Amino acid sequence: MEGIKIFENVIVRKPPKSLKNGIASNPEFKKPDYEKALIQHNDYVRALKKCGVKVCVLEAIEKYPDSCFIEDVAVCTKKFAAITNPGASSRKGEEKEIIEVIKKYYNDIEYIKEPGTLEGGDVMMVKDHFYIGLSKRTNREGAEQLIKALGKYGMSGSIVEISEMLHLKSGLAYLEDNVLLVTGEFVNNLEFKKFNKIMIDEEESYSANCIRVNDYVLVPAGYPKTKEKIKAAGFKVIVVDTSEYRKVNGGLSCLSLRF
Ligand code: CIR
Repeated sequence: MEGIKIFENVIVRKPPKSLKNGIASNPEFKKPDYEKALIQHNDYVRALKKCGVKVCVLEAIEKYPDSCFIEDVAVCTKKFAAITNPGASSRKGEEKEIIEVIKKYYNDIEYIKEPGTLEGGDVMMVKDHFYIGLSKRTNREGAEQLIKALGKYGMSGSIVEISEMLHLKSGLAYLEDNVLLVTGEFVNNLEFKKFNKIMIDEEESYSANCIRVNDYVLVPAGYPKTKEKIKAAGFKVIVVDTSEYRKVNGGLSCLSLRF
């Protein structure tokens, strides 16, 4: 598995001090610690660099507490990028902050428009096909706009209904080579029947949000069973602590755009 090039570029955005005001759903979690979040972000960037990608680090935006979860504001494919339209009201406008950056990498840019909403966390790329989750953030209109755009560039998309998870990739991660990490409501979903599935235990469900970047799989710290399963499947693993991001429902995939 040496020297595989899946992605060349990664864009991240530093966490703002306002991260503590990010959208959170688990009342058991404390507020994220900004200093710790910053250290974890630096570690994340270091891990990405080890994977052999160029990393563009954008400055924090204080007025958007969730803006470090940059995956949600764009979908970056091999042929074009789509600027999304976040469904969460406090995140509306975040997408405008990425447009000029994306223009440096892409000539072809599409835009998800009202009444369509879509967040990148709901989009999972498997080669030229994109699974799009219908969540509280992504609606059918938004998903259909993206499917139409994909079609224009010779790619395809399909819709996956979500009932519990925040985003599609809260419970799924495609590790390439037909291997899919799966947890919770997606375990028995027939849409994913053709994949070699690695089942993530319910008590480690957060760790279904891993990312494959070239020769490595980044796995969140504190999930030993998931780590062992991924290693046993033949992948090289880098562990990255995302504890502060987890407190506001964020994970490894949300923190970057990879293309
Ligand atoms: C939110 O609720 O929008 C943020 N607190 C977390 C976003 C996580 N993004 C992702 O899974 N792609």
